[in-house]
Amino acid sequence: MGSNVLFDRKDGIAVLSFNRPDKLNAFNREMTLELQKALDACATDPEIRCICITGNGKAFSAGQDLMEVTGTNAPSFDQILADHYNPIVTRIRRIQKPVVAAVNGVAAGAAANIALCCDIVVAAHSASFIQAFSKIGLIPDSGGTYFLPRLIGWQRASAYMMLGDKISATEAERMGMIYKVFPDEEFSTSSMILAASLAKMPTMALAFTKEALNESMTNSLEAQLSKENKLQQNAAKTKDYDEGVKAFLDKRAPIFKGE
Ligand code: LHQ
Repeated sequence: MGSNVLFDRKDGIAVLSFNRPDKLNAFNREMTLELQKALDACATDPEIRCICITGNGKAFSAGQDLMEVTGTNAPSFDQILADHYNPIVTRIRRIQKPVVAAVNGVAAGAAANIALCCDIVVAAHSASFIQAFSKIGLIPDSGGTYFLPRLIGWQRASAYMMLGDKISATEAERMGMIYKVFPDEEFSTSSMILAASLAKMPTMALAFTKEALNESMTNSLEAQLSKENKLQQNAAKTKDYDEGVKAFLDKRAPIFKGE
């Protein structure tokens, strides 16, 4: 795929690893475009049933590479948002498979918010999240102002975004900002166990769940109930639903194929 984002696939799981470890995996243009391409490849590959995004080395990612924005030929801020980050966030929300952010170390700025838009966020005990933007005179982007208040409430989101305080993984878990913290020494194995179990789930049902959750952010109750009705009918037409019910009645474990 490219050297800035490693693409490893095995047993229905695609692991996308940010790979600029000597730069704390800070995002430059190439890395964001490679991530978009990798997500597109995952979207169209029926063998891939779970995507796991993580960082190579000690950081998840330090966010935007500030050397890039200060260098000659720097991309414009409009380019950075419209071409680099926003398409990543929209891809992660629209892709019809579960996306796990496995936050192995610090996630700052745009990287923190890209992690937070994933379906399930897990973190190593020593990892942390920083809405670093205000520290350099910017505003939170990459969907942060959309997702963070919905995850932890408007007040705490406002404070973290204005103060730019470091949020420990355990505090993030306590606030419901992320799903779970794993001990550092078990992080890699536990993240892969999670991804493996998602890759064996009824993928279409998970995709419909994701679609319903996306809309629940803004829908009225009536609109949401009607969305659930439509999506449940779609779920009932899948082979995995047939298998799930059959397996339950046969008192055996289901074998879902993502169909
Ligand atoms: C870095 C970076 C970095 C370059 C560490 N870039 N070198 C959207 C709109 C348009 C433009 C701007 O961006 C955005 C979106 C954004 O993401 S804005 C937010 C950008 N990110 C930040 O402001 C975070 C800056 N970094 C930090 O706060 C710290 O480095 C963190 C907390 C990530 C890690 O701290 P430490 O573990 O203590 O490492 P360190 O600070 O010592 O950094 C190690 C090296 O990495 C150091 O270089 P050096 O040559 O001294 O070893 C840093 O300068 C470099 N580095 N982040 N984003």
